[in-house]
Amino acid sequence: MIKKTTWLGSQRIDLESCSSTNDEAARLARAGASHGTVVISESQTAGRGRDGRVWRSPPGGLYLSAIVRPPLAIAAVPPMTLAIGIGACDAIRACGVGGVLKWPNDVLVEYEGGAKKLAGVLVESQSQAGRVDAVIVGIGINVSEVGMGEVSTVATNLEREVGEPVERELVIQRLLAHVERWIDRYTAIGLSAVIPAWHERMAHGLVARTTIDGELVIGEVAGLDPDGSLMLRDDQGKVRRIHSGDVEVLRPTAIGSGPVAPANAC
Ligand code: BT5
Repeated sequence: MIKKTTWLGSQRIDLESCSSTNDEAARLARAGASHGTVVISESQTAGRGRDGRVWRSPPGGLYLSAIVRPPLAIAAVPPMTLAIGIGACDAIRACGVGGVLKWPNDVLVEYEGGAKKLAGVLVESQSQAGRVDAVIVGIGINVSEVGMGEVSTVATNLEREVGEPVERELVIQRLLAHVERWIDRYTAIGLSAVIPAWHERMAHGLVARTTIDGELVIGEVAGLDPDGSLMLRDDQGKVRRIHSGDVEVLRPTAIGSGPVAPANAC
């Protein structure tokens, strides 16, 4: 039994195709669409990742963007993405797949010797006169193998993981319920509620590379600090903090997150 949402999905627009659900939602938000409005598309012709990267969006996948108008200061919006990642991860676990989180909010599935990406999150905000007007929460979850093309080498999908066809609507309901729960927890309690939950779900044993102030840093992912920054432990044992940007996973040192207990299947 999936918990009904209170506000997320209160207005729902279903599309067969669009360029990007984030663009549709941004347009609707500027036109005054209400808190909780979601746009869901069967495919995207110009799906986007972060920093202008492409999000491969063949028909049959799940591409969802929500308009959230949170009572938050601008500075409190970026850490909200951690809460959204937890919600996406929990929805995927509720579908019977043992997803884990990679900072800031990718959902991966770990295999012997590696990991593949099942879902990604793209959060963009609109602000006016120093206050948050709307946050556009975009989530992509791969449902089937069809049309994945060259990203198949780095990506996985729900059907591959559960080994049977998946009911897309059920995934949508789970996603809305879990993401709403975690946005509510973040806005009510803050990062102190989110960080322990993120640690419980994080992929362990990843070695990652990033650039800090022009310096290349390679280290083992050591978790989040209290402000939500990623901590990387370099080979000298020194902990380096990453506040924003991108980390590239080089390799898993060991797949050590322990067994993930999936709940009932989709
Ligand atoms: C993300 O970017 O992971 C954010 C993806 C957000 C997609 C949603 S769908 C609904 C909404 N509308 C949009 O237009 N976007 C959002 P990033 O961390 O930058 O990862 C992008 C990288 O993931 C690419 O460079 C590829 O390597 C890989 N990739 C591309 N398509 C993928 C897919 N379908 N599954 C897994 N990996 C993919």
